[in-house]
Amino acid sequence: MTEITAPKSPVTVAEFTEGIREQLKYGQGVTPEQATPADVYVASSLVVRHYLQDAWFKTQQDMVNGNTKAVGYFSAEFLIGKQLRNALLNAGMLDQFDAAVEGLGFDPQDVVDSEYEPALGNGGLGRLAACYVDSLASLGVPAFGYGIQYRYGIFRQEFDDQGRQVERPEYWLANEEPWGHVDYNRSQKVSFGGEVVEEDGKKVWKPAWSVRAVPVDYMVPGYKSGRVDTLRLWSARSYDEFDLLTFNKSEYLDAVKPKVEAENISKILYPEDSTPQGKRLRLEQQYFFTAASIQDVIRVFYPGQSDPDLTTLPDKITFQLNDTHPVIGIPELMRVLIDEYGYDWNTAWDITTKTFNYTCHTLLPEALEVWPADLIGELLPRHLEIINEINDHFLEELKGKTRDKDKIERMRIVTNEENPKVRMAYLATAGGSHVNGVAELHSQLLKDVTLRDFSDLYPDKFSNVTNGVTPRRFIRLANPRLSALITEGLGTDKWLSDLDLLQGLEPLAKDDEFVKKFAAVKQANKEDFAAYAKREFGFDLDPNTMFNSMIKRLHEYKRQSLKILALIAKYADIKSGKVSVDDVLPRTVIFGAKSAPGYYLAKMTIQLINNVARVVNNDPDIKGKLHVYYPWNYNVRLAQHLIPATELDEQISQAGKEASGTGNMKFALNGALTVGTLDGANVEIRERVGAENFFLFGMTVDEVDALYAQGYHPAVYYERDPRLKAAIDMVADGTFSNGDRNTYAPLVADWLTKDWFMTLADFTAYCDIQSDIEALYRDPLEWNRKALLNVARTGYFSSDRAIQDYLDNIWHTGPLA
Ligand code: GL4
Repeated sequence: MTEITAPKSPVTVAEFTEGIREQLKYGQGVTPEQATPADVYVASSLVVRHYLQDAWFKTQQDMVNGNTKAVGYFSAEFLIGKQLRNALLNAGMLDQFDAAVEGLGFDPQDVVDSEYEPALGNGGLGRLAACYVDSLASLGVPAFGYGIQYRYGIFRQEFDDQGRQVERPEYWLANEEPWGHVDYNRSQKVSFGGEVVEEDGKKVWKPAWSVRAVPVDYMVPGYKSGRVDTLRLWSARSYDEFDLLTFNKSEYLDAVKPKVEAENISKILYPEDSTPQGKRLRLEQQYFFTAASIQDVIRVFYPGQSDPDLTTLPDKITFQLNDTHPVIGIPELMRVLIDEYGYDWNTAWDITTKTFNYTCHTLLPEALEVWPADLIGELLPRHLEIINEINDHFLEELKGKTRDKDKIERMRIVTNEENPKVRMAYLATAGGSHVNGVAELHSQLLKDVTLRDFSDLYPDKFSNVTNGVTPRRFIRLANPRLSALITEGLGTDKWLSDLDLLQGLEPLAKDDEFVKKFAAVKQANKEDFAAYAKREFGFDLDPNTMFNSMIKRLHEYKRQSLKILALIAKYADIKSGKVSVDDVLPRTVIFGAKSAPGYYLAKMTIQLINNVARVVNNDPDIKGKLHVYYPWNYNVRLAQHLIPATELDEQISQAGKEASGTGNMKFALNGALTVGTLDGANVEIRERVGAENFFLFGMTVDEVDALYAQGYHPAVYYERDPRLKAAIDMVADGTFSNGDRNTYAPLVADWLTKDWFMTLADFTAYCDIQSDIEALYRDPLEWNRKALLNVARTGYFSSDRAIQDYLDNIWHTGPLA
């Protein structure tokens, strides 16, 4: 693509227009008359990129030349969402873009809509990583996000005519993708397999095969910081385009096999959130991106040095491991230091432990990755040796700390059994300086339960950093009306980089006129969403009903089934005449959720929700009082449309299961009230907004534990609450399956006999709180006053604050001078 000269700062509408024209002409090869919105999208994106180029160079130069320690954020997922508007906002060019594009005869919305969403993550964990790189750049901290450029992101979800989830491949790179800069000249070699031999008393790894890791760089422009960080996503390529020998035998397919296999590594994002499968390809992915990133860091920070002093590495950069996925980076750095640079074990261990830190994002035991040692040995024989040695050293160290032999056994990184396993969370805890959870309750439970032995012996390693979300994307871009009102209320737009300023809205909650303006914003957003839902999904939402959303991955612990059972109970009450339809508060319930493709009960729940929607929405007895919609393929874009329009948000996981949640923060910041359990960050949200501005229900962590201990029998609850009985009976009797009693039988059986996440036990409390919700909703002024207080009091949940906590307590670094 022909390069053009970057427009000079500050860019004017004329310069932006000229930039687009040039790019259309030399890049796209079309005239403005021939151009489609997609052409203008590509051209505009390149104009922004060109404009940011100098700041990007300067940030990198200052990082390498200066003495501010950088941050390397290692994450298997970066759910970045669409780039153009975000880049425009952060670069201060939104208005110029709108004017330039309109001047060329295009609708800016059409142009922005042409962007294909990079869906390189499953859910909260991946989106958090994207918010964090945004905040790092906005705070002016030199940083790299390191991950994988998957060719297929999270699958595209469709529903079949029975309402079942169907997964379609998400080939987001099918069209021109102007943001990722492919940098072939800075690729790295990553090797696998083979064996370890001794040569001159030294261990030498002789790998069997290698792939080429090609960096694809995404600029991460800071909001008004003048800094541009880098998101470097690795793409796997083959070294052997063709194996000529095989090819000569004219076995064409065999000849291209190595290429296909190598490229498989970065081909697809595993679609499991919280329940990873221990698959060989997944371990290959994890090693692929961490190994490439570590080599890249050495290249960047010790340019051209054949004998770098790597004892200075922890002063140059700190590595944050986003969950266990990149933990193989710890033995990899050890290997590089010892085998490639000749350091002794202790020096290497000192460098490694000073460089790495680990964030745990879960409480579900099945989400803590454990790899069979055999598999690691097959794929990374040298690493297995190093892991075993780390384990041995660690056990020795523990003997000096405790006499409790059982405890030492429990803490083994490599288990002591016939087929040993490597516990990646333990490796990360032993191999880094800090371990943190993602909300206060979660961090406490990590210390008390999940990593208890470690926190007993290494109490200083443990801390909390409550998650946060970027106000740029999730307030300013998603909700321009609310943003304008906040700016009007505060008399400044500085809140976009200092979200604590939202506290200044507090007095305005007493001002009825302001509260009415706030209500009008919500109403307009609801109307926008209704129009969007009509356009995209063909739904007919009534913006004069309460908009009640539940958007997150479909998982039993999150308890979408609690929501749908309560809704069915309401429906049953109307049908049986217990409740007069005229007394029902009109409500539109909106679900958005993908299920892991192999997750049987979750997929059945999706089918149930779709069929409840079909029955309820079409039942004339309901007189339009209850509506259920399930827009398919929930993604960042849908979130940006739905969150600003939502009035009631559901955060109803079983207490002690949701590590933090980040949707809860986005909703509160956009003026939704939350109905929720005392779980994850809900606890802190409620503390901040005030108990009177949050609908709390359900068991606490202690109550949940007590009930498990005592023996949990869900059928008891079914017999006890007639509303619950009616709802479950309705699912069982075929009301939502055209009379077929088999369709949901496994789900019903699970509810009545297992119900691991205690949906039934919390059902009564959940239904009871609905009358408080509905009573308040019937008083719009009071509802909106509370919603406004939610906005005013949740500035703490900015990812800028979260990153500041990491900087102060874990990374010990800050902005470039
Ligand atoms: C998650 C947690 O489930 C979620 O509560 C948390 O907000 C998020 C970011 O910290 O991390 N862990 C996994 S695994 N997926 C998530 O979304």
